[in-house]
Formats: sequence, structure tokens, C-alpha cells
Amino acid sequence: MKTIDVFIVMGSASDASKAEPAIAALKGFGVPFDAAVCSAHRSPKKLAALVASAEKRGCLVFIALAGKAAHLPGVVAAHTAKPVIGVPIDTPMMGLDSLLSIAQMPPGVPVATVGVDAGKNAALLAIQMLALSDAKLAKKLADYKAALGADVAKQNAETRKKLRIPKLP
Ligand code: RP5
Repeated sequence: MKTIDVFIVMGSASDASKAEPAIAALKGFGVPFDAAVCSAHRSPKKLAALVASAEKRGCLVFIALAGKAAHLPGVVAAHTAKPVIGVPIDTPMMGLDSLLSIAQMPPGVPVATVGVDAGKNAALLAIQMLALSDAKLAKKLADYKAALGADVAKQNAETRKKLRIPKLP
């Protein structure tokens, strides 16, 4: 029985605040998901079991958030053929350590990597993947993108007014 489309794994409870925007986006788009804290280093056997159980529940895309020597997304990818999106968490090294640990995967085991602390983008990328075979979700995404464009147009009008830029001839 299918229960989830997306599974979010956080490497530590300290990553939870960075998962919140991802969770909000998935909820906003009505995407069924689950989330858990599990570490590639501190609880490796549990992680393998968690990935297997998420797949049994129908998970199509994984999102993994981790910081420092951020092996979590890569280890998730080692245990599944489903797409894995990694979110590098900010660190005293500005998240560069996390970013490189997630992005520099060996050939054969890719992890799609978003920006440092970019949980929202991870969820949107997951939604874009799911929308490839879900027309309702694709429509919601198109509406979302149109709203982004409308907001820029509003900013343009307000900024031009504020700066007293003359109207175009
Ligand atoms: C990583 O180490 C976690 O993903 C977290 O970002 C970082 C620090 O973990 P804690 O020491 O806060 O548990 O494994």
C-alpha cells in the first residue's frame, strides 16, 4: 500500500529547523511524506532499514539534510535507486564542507545537491520530479511559478515608482 511520495532524513535533530521549509512546501503542494532523524555515522544500520521501509511505503524521492562530513545523502543513495536530493547544512565553514561532501559523489551514485540550507528548494525539486507523472501536481507547479513571476512584476512596478523612474516612451 502506497503511503508516501517523499521521505526526508535529517542527520541530527540539530538539522530540524532546516527541514521545516521543505516540510512546509510539501504540505503546501499536498505531497504525502514522512520524516525522521537518522545518522549515516551514528546509526548506519537503522538508516539502511529506514530507506528500505520508505521504499516499501512507495517513496519516490528522498531528501537528506546533513552538515559537516555530510555523508547522509550519499549513503541513502547507496541504498536506493530512487533520486536523492541532498541539502548541505551550514557550519562554521559556511557549509562548504557539507556542500562538497554531498555534491562530490563517485561516478555511478549521483546525489542532486541544492544550496546550503536550501530545504525549500529540495522540496520543490522533489515536487518537480513527481510532477513529471502527476498532471495535478504539474498544474499546481505551473500556478506556483506564475505567482513567482507576478511577484517580480509587482516588485518591478513598486521599485520603479519608488526610484521615480520615468515611464518608458
Ligand atoms: C551531521 O553533523 C548532522 O547532519 C549535523 O548537521 C551535524 C552536527 O550534528 P550534531 O552534533 O548537532 O548532532 O551529522
